[in-house]
Amino acid sequence: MSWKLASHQQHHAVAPHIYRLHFGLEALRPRRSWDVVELRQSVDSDFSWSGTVLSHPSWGSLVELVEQPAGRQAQLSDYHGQLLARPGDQLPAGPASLEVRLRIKRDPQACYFGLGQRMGPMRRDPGSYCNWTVDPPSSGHHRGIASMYQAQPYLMLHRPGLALGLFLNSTWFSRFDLGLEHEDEITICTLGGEAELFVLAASTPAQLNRLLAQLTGFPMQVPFWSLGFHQSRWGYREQSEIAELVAQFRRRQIPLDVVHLDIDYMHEFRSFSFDPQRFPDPAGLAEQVGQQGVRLVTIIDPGIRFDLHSPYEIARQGCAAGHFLRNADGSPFTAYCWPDAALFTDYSKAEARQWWGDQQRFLVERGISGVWIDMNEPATFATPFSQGFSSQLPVPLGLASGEGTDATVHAEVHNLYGHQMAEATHQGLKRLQPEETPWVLTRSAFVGTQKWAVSWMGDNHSWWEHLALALPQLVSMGLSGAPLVGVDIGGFFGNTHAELFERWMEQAVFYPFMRNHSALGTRAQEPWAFGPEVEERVRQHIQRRYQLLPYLQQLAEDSHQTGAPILRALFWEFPDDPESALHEDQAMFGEAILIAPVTRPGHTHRQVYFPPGSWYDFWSNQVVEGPTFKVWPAPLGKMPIFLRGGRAIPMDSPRLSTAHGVERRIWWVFPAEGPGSARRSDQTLHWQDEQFRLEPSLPCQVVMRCKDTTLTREYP
Ligand code: NBV
Repeated sequence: MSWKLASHQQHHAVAPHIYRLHFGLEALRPRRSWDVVELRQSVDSDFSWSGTVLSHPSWGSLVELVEQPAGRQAQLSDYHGQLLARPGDQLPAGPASLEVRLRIKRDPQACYFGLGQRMGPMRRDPGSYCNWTVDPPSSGHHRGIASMYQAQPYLMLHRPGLALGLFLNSTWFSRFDLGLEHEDEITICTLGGEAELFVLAASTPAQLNRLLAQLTGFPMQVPFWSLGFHQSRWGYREQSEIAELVAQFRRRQIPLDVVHLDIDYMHEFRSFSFDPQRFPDPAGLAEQVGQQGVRLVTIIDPGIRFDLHSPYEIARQGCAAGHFLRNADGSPFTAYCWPDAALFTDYSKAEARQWWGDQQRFLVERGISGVWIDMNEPATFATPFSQGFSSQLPVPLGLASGEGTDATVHAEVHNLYGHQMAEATHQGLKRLQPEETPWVLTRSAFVGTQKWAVSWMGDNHSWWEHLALALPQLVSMGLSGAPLVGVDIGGFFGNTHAELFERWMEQAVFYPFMRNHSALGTRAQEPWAFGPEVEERVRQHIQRRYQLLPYLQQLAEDSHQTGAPILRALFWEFPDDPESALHEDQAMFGEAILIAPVTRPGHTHRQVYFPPGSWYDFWSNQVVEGPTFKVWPAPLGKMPIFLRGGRAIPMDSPRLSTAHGVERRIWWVFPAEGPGSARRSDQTLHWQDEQFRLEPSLPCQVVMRCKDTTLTREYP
């Protein structure tokens, strides 16, 4: 059965370059309190909507419907049933099973990007993409996985002169088909009985990222220390092991800012507890490593041990206050996670979020600097963990969630579970330490999570393929509005080896979030685990990260102000250069640094595409004029890095932690033409038409790289 949809005459602009199209089956439901859209007022604009075509005088036709949107009753079997639901489960009645389908003409001249966290190429067309948060099977992330930990129903189209965003504001299961069902069409389907599509129109990807941030939130500000190097491992079982780990970093003079404590620190897997034998004095540990410039971050899982009869109060308190997810009959819902049977906070309730936020006090009082939230898709096991690992078992779609006008079934808020957990955690930290910038790391996310947390791409493998995938994955996150991202360096599952680890480290210097992390039972992958030669080169890579911190800090701040990605697809910087849209094995780190990582074993050279402009080889004084291709030397330890002519990069002298002072600021200046001249007045460095802020208290060195020579000037 299918039927026509009423448009409710709800189409209107919410900003001069953002237009809202809305198609619904029934009377509009009230907006949910968790709505991620921040612009709702109708404003004047130059858009025009003909009933099937949305156009704008600057770009012509932007969205053209192939037919009037249709609705139908959906069956679970149409929706990758195994992903979505446990055996025997059904889509709940009501909006949960009403599908709305939009068919839009595909622009054959354009390339399609975005759609958040995916396996596979940065360019998304042709392809089919589900938006449903899952913990993919540990057999390995591969191209066939329909969706990942995060759901970002946001598609981007690009051709020179136009950057168009389509944000489907639906938290329900949704799917984008780009040219597979119908070659010339994009089909967008969502459950929930209505489709709200925001169309964002801009001339460049940079303008588009700003529009997306205005609509769904600007990326959060991050504390400076979080831009340093993070060391983690599932399996650091003792407090003494952590102290020794930090001491090793210091003995070996390897920069380090953060150590992550994985689930091993907990007492019988109780969230907000430390094992009294193995971690007897967490505050003392935080203090001890803090003196060496190192902070601690702890993992927290949403599954709260179903433990009503011990001194552990959290389960009792949460049950009494009704903060947990409930079965349809009102009883608390339990599922298996680390502590076997567990309860799950219902983050779609404001009071539950407040309560969860308050629980962070336990960590803050013990000197923990940041919170890493995991398993928040939410991921639950089929059998008790105490009997060993088992497969995932999805949460029932009909669980009761929310209250008042937000009362709904789990199917509506499933995709928001990690997002709202991140919000609650972030807000809790903010309330407890108003003078600090909160730092939260999340595995699951939705559009808008960039306001609350940094994210990583989950359990990758120590495979060359996953090293190669990291770049398209991370730049796609940036295009989708989430610039604060990283992947586990070295690979999480499986055993890494020296060459792979080193190549990974080289690349990760440029990740917005840089963490070495690996799974229980895999071989050691601390920077010194592969012998002195590798250790020496890895030390230099991490030192390079620390030298680049002032530049990275500027990028993170720009991201917070404008929504710009930190790690950028080439075409983001060079939108008028069609060739740039084709290269996903290179990226721009901000506007001034081009990276061309090596992601294959044994390779000592690689082909590099140089976009328009002058490019200075980081390792020599060679200059290349783009656009051009060249085969470039890329021996281990010297991944191709190029600095863009006409830009200047602030760097610091090396240090072991952001907590330590720097001796001087170094500006690397790369003239587009000729050396030009630089002069310093007070706190400003003037160079050609540019001005650079200097640290008042720091002596400054300007290194000017020119075609045949390097000029160095000191400004004490
Ligand atoms: O807490 C253990 C791991 C963690 O190390 C990893 O980073 C998460 O993505 N966690 C998943 C659970 C692992 C289940 C196999």
